[in-house]
Amino acid sequence: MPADSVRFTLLHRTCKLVVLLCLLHLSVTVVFYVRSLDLRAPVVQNQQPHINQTVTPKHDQDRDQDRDRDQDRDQDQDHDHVETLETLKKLEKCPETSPLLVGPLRVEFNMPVTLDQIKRINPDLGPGGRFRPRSCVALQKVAVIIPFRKRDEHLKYWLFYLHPILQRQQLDYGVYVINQDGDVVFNRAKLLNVGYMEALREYDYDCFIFSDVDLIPMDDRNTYRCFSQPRHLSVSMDKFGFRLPYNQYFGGVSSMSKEQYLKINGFPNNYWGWGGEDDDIYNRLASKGMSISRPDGEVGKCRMIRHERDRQNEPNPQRFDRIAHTRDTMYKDGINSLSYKVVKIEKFDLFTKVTVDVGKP
Ligand code: UDH
Ligand code: NGS
Repeated sequence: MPADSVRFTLLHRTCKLVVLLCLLHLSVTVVFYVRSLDLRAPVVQNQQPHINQTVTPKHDQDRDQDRDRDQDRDQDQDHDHVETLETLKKLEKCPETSPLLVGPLRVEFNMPVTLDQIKRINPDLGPGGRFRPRSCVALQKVAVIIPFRKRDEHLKYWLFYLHPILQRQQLDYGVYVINQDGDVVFNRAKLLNVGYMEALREYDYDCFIFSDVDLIPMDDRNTYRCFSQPRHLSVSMDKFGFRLPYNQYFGGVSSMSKEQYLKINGFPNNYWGWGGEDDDIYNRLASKGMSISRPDGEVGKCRMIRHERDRQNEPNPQRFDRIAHTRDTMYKDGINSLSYKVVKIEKFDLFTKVTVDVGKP
């Protein structure tokens, strides 16, 4: 074969190879582009605002704007870690009063609710019932502690009503259900102490809400956060005709900062059975010169889920004697003398359940 012809064939083959490589490069680019579109679609879908059926929409516009901001941020979430940190740094603090609040709420307990349904209407919750606002940095890190045993029906209503409220309040929060193991007599205050300890093992909370499982606020302006004085939140309950039963009443739902809680050595551990432990906590606060902060009677309205007295939570006959001596006992009995055994910690979608052996009287 002549030399020219050989050179021509070589050149022809090289050109063909170059064209093939170009085609290969193009198709790889197209495949990656199409796959990136596929991945984005469901993420955007999941961020559609959900409709909260329990709330009368009053400030829809504000809420929509906030969600739009959230969606914009979410679409950028496939950026790398450094960029996420930068975005976080740029976020402003949430306002003192959340623009998402709607005010009075209808609260009733005659419809069935399921955990799946609650999960669906709260798509932004993290494992263990954790949440923090995406559009701003929450002002407080709040652990919500619920003393618990065999009240699953009440807990469902609590989760159903409270999760949307706490999110509208723009809190960085987690829900801890402290479940007393076994069948010995119930000890509410000790469970609350356990909740304080166990929540702090997980996250640097600076505020603690102590809430009975059967109490639901009727107004989302009753913010579940801490104040410069310990706060009593369940100030006007339906069962008391929407009034305080007595001025020193501190039962139901209350909040304390870490500092306030430590100042009184936490709560008593030796109130077994019903009654008095909340009065003991009040005495502790008063003895340290603290006063009780409260929302007004309208904002502080709440409903209690009616129930019979639980087994193994009979009125404690020693309670009157104990509350007469709080000032002598509070430094020996409290967070500094707390002992318990964690039996199990379960991370559910809507809450963290800590099952604990608190011993017996
Ligand atoms: N709790 C449980 N399980 C129990 C006992 C108490 O989960 O077996 C928790 C629960 O969070 C409850 C809180 O402790 O909301 C306070 O207990 P409680 O509801 O027994 O106290 P309350 O003062 O009721 O609300 C007292 C009994 C009322 C009987 C009324 C009969 N008509
Ligand atoms: C007081 C109890 C409190 C209790 C409050 C309301 O008498 O622990 O009633 O009770 N104090 C004593 O017994 C010393 S309630 O009507 O909610 O059952 O919280």
